[in-house]
Amino acid sequence: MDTNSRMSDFNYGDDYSKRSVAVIIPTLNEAPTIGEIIDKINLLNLGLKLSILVVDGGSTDNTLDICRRKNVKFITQKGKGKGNAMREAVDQIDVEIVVFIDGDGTYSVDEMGLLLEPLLDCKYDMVVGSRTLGNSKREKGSMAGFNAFGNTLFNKSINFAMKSSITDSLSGYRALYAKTFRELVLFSDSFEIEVEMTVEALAKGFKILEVPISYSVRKGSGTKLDPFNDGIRISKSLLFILMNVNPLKFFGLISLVFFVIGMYPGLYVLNEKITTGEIISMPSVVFSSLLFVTGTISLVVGLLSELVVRSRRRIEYLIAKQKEENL
Ligand SMILES: Nc1nc2c(ncn2[C@@H]2O[C@H](COP(=O)(O)OP(=O)(O)OP(=O)(O)O)[C@@H](O)[C@H]2O)c(=O)[nH]1
Ligand SMILES: [Mg+2]
Repeated sequence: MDTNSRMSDFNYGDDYSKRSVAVIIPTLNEAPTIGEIIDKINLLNLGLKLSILVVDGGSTDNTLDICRRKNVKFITQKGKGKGNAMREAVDQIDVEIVVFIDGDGTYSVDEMGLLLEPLLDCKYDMVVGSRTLGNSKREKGSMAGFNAFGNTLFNKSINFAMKSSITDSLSGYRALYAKTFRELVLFSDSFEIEVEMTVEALAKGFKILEVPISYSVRKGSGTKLDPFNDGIRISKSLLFILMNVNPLKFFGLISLVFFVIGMYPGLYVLNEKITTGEIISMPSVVFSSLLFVTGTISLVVGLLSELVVRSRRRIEYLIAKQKEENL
């Protein structure tokens, strides 16, 4: 898809004029950029029923004054962190589609059409703006090396576990049906929310499309992301999410590692028994036994977890079906 096209000029026509879209902007001290983002959204001519909701995490600068001045609806979140903000925002609105965009001006409002177009055709459940895909344009210095490294690591882990081809699991620019968002079981309070959304959507079989977008250097405000601490938080959360989504693969792999390592002292002892008729190196026996027992425990844990996860998914499916029938 061509990111160079001016999607702000793209008009979907009358067919779409009743389709409601809420642009949700999480903010925490984004006074230098929030005004321009609001203006640009208001200038969009997509032919849709577009609204804006700013969800603020307790800004101490002029962010909310600017929203007031621009007559934009805003709420102050009750919980802490970006994840809570996004969930609380969706709880407040009654629209068909939601678009999340950061308030720091790093994502281009003009490219919103790129995300909305495939979604409006109902071919996808979630469209994510990817900062690394194909002809995406990343401004020099927009993404710190550590963040880019973390992103690659998360993408690779997700793709390995989910057999997917995600290129930007941390992207904060995404559009999806509000219904889809509500079906995702999201627990993340903070920056893990994006990774959780991606994995949950993949696990539930939702169709995700990534489109190349541009990414600019943030202007004015400082980052709220602590690469080290948030990196650890996201890694921890990804580990638990993957364990939850694909436990047999996760624990199966761990058990395989133990079995493979355990083979070495095990074969050594076996060879000893065959050639000398005796077992002399008792430490090898103990070591290999321990490794095999640990591997077996891990495999059993994986099987049991898989059972639990499958039951959970079945319950979720039945609840969703029941809800649909009651509507
Ligand atoms: N409501 C709310 N918004 C937040 C919170 N923390 C961060 N944000 C907003 O979420 C968006 C993303 O935060 P950033 O600090 O830009 O994080 P990032 O984009 O992952 O990191 P950078 O690459 O440094 O920009 C910004 O608009 C922030 O203002 C929070 O606790 N509550
Ligand atoms: Mg940012």
